[in-house]
Amino acid sequence: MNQTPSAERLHITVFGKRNTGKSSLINAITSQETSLVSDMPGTTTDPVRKAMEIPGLGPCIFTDTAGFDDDAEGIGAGRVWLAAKAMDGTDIAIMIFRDCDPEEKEWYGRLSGKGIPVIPVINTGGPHGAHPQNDLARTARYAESLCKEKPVTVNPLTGEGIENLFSAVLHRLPDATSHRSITGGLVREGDTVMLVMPQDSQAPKGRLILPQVQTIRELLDRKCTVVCCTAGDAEKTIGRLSVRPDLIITDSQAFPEAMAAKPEGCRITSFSVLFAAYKGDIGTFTQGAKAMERLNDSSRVLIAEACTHAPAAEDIGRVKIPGMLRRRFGQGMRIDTASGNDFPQDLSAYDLIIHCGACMFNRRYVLDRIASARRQGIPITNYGIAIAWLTGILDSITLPEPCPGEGPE
Ligand SMILES: Nc1nc2c(ncn2[C@@H]2O[C@H](COP(=O)(O)OP(=O)(O)OP(=O)(O)O)[C@@H](O)[C@H]2O)c(=O)[nH]1
Ligand SMILES: [Mg+2]
Repeated sequence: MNQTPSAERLHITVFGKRNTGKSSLINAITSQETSLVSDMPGTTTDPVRKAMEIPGLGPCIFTDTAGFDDDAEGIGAGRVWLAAKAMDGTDIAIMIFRDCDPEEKEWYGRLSGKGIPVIPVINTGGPHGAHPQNDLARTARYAESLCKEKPVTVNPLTGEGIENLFSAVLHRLPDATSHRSITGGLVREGDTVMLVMPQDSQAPKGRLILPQVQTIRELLDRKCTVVCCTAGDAEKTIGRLSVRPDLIITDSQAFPEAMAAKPEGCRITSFSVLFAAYKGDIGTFTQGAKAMERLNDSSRVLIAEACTHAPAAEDIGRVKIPGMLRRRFGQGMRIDTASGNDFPQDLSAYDLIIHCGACMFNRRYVLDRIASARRQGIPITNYGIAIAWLTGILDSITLPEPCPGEGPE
C-alpha cells in the first residue's frame, strides 16, 4: 500500500471499532470491492487506500482502517497504531459509532483534538442485519451529544444514506481545507514574475517538479507574466526583459545566482519559502530557523523527510544541509534522518527539527508534525527556511504573511 498522502487530494478516513462496517462503507462509497469485508472482527489490518473522484468533491483518497479496539494477540496494538497514524494527513474523518463507550469517546476526542472535522455515522444495516431500533436511537443520541451534530445514517449494503454522507463531507470542506494560494499577497494581476529553476541532476528527467508546475499554473491564473530560466541564465534573462520583474521566485539552491541577478526594487523569495507557508506554518518555521543560533558542536538535529525515497548523491536533506550545519556548528553534531512514517513521537532528544518541503503531502500532514514539535517545545523549521538562514539571506527575502492563528505564541 502506498502510505503517501498525495498533495492535492482530499483525504477522508473511516474510523470505528471492529465489525462496525467500515470496510462495507468504503466499498459502498467507492462502488467497488476496495476493502475486504467479513463478519470476523479484525478483518482490516493495515490501512487500505483508494483514490477516486467524487462529483462536487473532486479528487479524494478514502482510507479504511483497522478497528481501534483491535486486541489481536501480538499484532492488535500495531494495527491500532497504524489506524492512529492514518489520522496524520486526514482532512475529514468519518467515524462509525455503535457502542457508545469510552473508547469511541476517546477516539472522537483524539480526532477533534487534532482539529480534524469528524462526521458521525451510524450503520443502520450493521453486522448481521439491523440493530434493534432502540439501540440505533440511543447511539444516535450519544453521537449527537458528543459531536454536536446529528449523525448521518447509512446502510452500506443498500447504499442508503451515501448521498447524505457526501453532502456532510461537502459541508465540512471549508473547515478541512483552507484554500490557500501559493503566492498569496506577493503578486497582483499584471505582475511580471521570474522563476529561477535549476534543472540539475536531481531534477526528474523530462518534466518539472510539482511545486514549479503549481506555481506557474497559479501565476497564469492570476494573470501574471511568467518568465522561467535556469540558475546560470538568471542575469542574462533579466537583461533581456523590457520591464523589471516585480518578484523573483527561485529554487533555494540557486539563491546566490538569483540574488546576484536581482535588480534594485525587485522582491525575491523562494519556492521552498512559499511552500513552507502553503504547506505549513511560516511563523513557526521562521522562529525555528532563528533557533539555529543556539546550536553547537554537541547539538542533535532531526532531518525529517515526508517521503521514503532512495537518497541521491547530492541529496539536500542527507548531504547538503548536514554539510552546511557541520561546517557552521562543528563536526561533532549529531544529525539523524527520519523518512516517511518513521517521524518519532518523542522528539525530546532534539534541539531542532528541519522538515522537507513536503511537496507530495497535504498541509494537514505537515501541521500535525508542527503541532507535535510545538507541544514538546522543540523548534521546527523546513529546508528552504533553514538554508535561507544558514546562507544569511533570510532577512533579505520576502516572506508570505502567516495565516491567522499560525506562528509561535
Ligand atoms: N446486513 C448488513 N450487514 C452489514 C452491513 N454493514 C456491514 N455488515 C456486515 O458486518 C460485518 C462486518 O463488516 P465490515 O465492513 O467487514 O466491518 P469492519 O468495520 O470493516 O470490520 P473490521 O475490518 O474487522 O474492523 C460483515 O459481515 C458485513 O457484511 C449492512 O449495512 N447490512
Ligand atoms: Mg474492515
